[in-house]
Amino acid sequence: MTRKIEQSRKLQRRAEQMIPGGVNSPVRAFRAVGGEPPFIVRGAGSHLWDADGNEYIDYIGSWGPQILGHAAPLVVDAITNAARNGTSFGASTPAEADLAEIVLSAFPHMQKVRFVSSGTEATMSAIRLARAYTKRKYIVKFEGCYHGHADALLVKAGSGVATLGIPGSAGVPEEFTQFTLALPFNDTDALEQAFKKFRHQIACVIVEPVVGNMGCVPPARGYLEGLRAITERDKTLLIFDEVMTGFRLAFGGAQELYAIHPDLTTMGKIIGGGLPVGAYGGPSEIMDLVAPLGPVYQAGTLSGNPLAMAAGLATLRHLKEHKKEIYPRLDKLSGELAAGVALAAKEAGVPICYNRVGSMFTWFFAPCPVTDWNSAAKSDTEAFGRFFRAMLENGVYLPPSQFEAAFLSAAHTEEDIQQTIATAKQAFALAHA
Ligand code: KE4
Repeated sequence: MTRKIEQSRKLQRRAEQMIPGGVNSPVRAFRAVGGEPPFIVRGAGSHLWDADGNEYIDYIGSWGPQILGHAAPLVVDAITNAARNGTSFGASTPAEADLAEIVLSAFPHMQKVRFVSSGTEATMSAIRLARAYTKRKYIVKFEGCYHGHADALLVKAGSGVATLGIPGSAGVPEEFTQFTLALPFNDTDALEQAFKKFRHQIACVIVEPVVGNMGCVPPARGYLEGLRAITERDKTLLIFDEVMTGFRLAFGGAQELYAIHPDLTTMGKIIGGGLPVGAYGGPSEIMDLVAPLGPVYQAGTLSGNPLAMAAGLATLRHLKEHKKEIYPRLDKLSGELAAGVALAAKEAGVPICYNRVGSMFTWFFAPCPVTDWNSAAKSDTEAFGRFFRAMLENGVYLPPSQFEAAFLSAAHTEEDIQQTIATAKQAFALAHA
């Protein structure tokens, strides 16, 4: 099938005149996979339609938020009803406490939460808060983990252990990353060495408890427990960045799944039901340092926006009420899909391996297993690009990068799964043609 792309191509050309690369977030430009990005005009359930009328089974789900599927009626109605009363007041509204209440119900250790407008704002604020609470400067992140684009977090992978971060983006002075340590994920020894070298100096460790941003990479057995023990021993705050995993892996996110209690949690994506929301939360003892109660400043014009609160509330209420059906079904269907595509690859003699936790997963065109950035980086991104383009051409929309997680929604059907596996069989056969 040769997909028509004239309209999308025209829209891309127009957008490029006014927006860098024609996109408002780099990954959407398809630089990592090649080909021309379709311009989406409609989503419904597990499907998307582009400007040329092509239909796709969608496994991006807006990079995680659309766990109920696109244009879920209960979410659309909630937003519409809220909008009829006004879109933003810059004043408190009842919906903010409504959403706070259900978020706190998912994370028992959390006593207070503050809403912001993106995951980046959430992680940036949580780190500022951790530094204020501990009166320490150093922070630890892990290679291959992404926590948004705040300066201190845009560091290149450190070469070896406990090397101070070097800026990973133009425009970030090295002074802004000199207190950021970038360590290998799933490596407890590296962490121990860093804490030995910077004893009592590390404010926080921020981690994706299940990594999505190098592709899906789960924590090794005992790794999160080690993280918790080492940070506790040195009185360093442990921040679980659950922007992606929160309400995705379980209603209580990765911390419910792995039974680990971080000190602070950052959230985003699903809690906004597809509208811009981020959040950070933890015990009152820490959160009460945030203005106006305490000296840690953080603010936002659209924080707690009524429409975003309504969309998040509708989504989380539905997830909470139906969690006993939704999460097991997401797990089952995702397992079928991930294994089915991997089998298709094997039968075509294409070497891939995959990681999956619940409904987030990645097929790696790399030697198995993929357990950290070093092993993920061994992926054949050209081969992934060919696979991606063949799938897109035949109506399956995967995340346009080898180093991203794919997502299933509650709207995906058994038919979607079988169709996707059949399309993968064709794609692998093509790759070997
Ligand atoms: P935002 O600022 O994009 O809302 O959230 C940043 C962020 C923080 N923490 C984690 C674990 C995240 O995955 C993200 C953002 N995720 C990417 C996808 N890997 C967003 C997609 C994009 O950048 O376009």
